[in-house]
Amino acid sequence: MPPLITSIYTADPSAHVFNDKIYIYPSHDRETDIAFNDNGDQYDMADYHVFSTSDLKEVTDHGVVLKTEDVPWASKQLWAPDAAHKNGKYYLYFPARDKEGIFRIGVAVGDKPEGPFTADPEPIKGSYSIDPASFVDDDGQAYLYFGGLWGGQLQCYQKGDDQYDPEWQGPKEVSGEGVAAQGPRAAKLTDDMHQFQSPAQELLILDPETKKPILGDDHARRFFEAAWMHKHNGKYYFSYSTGDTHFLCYAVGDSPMGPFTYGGKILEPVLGWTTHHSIVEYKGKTYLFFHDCELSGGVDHLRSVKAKEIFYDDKGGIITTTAD
Ligand code: FUB
Repeated sequence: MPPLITSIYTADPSAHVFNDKIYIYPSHDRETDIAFNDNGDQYDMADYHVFSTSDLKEVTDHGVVLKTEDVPWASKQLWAPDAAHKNGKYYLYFPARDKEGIFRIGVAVGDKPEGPFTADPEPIKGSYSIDPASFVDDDGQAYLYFGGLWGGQLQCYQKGDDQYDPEWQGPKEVSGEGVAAQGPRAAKLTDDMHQFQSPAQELLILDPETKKPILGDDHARRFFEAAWMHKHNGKYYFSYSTGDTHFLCYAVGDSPMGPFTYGGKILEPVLGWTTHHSIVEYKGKTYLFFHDCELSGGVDHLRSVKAKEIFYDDKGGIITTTAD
C-alpha cells in the first residue's frame, strides 16, 4: 500500500472528519544526526503540518500550522498531536519537552480545522508524558487520553502525577510476578477545552480471562503509547501501541473512562520500530490511519502515513490487519 503523503515524512496520524472531509494531524518527521537510542531522541520534530482529503487519494498539505518557536514553554520534540472541534473552534493538542526536558501537553486554538493554531502560553496544568488523543462524546463532554513509556516518560510517574522521578528515565518499566502494567491516562477536559476538569486518572485494561489488569511483563498486550479512542455501536474502543512488540491493539468498555477489556490486535507489526494510528468512520466505512517506514527504506524516525479500510466481526471485534 503506497503512502498517502510523499512530499514530507509524516507519522502518528490523528484523523478526524470535519466539514465532510478527513483532516489528518500527523507528526512531521525530519532528518537528524542524532543517534538512535531507546529514549527516542532521534524523533526530533519541530513543527506540524495539517493535511486533508475527501477520497484518500488526493491529499492537500495546508502547510505549517505550529512550530516549536511558537510555543513559549516548549524546548523540543513536537511529538504525536491530535485535534478536536468544540464551541466553533479547533483545538490542537500536542506534547513537547518543556525547558527542563520533561514532556508536557499543550493546546493551541484555531478557527479552522487546517489552522493556523495559537498555543497557550503554558502547558495544560497536571499534564505530563506524550501522545494526547482527544475524544468528544455524543453528549459534548471532551476527554484527553495520553501517556507513553520509556522516551515518553510515563514510567517516571510511579509516585503520583505531580512527581517526576528521574530514576525511572530510560528504557525501564514495571515488571515482576503479578505486577500490573502502568495504564494510560485520561482526563475530562473543561468546557473551554484548555484544561483538565480534574486530575488525570489511570485507565484499566483488563485481561478478558482473569478480569484483572494486564500485567507489566505482558509486552504483547500491555499499553506502551499511541492512545486513541473511538466509539462504535455505543461501545468505547481504546486502542494503543504495545511498543517493543510493535502491535496495535484495542480494548473495549462501556464508558469513556473504562474499565476496558482487551479485545485483540488491530495491526501486525509494520516496517519500523514505532506503530501509531487513529480510527475514523467516513462515508459509512471505518479507516485505520497508521504509519510505516517503507518510503525511507526502513529508517525508524522517517515514517509515512498510510490508510486502509478495516472491519469488525459480528461480535464487534476488530479484525486484525496488516500494512499491505
Ligand atoms: O513520533 C514520536 C513518537 O513515536 C510518538 O509520540 C510515539 O507514539 C511514536 O510513534
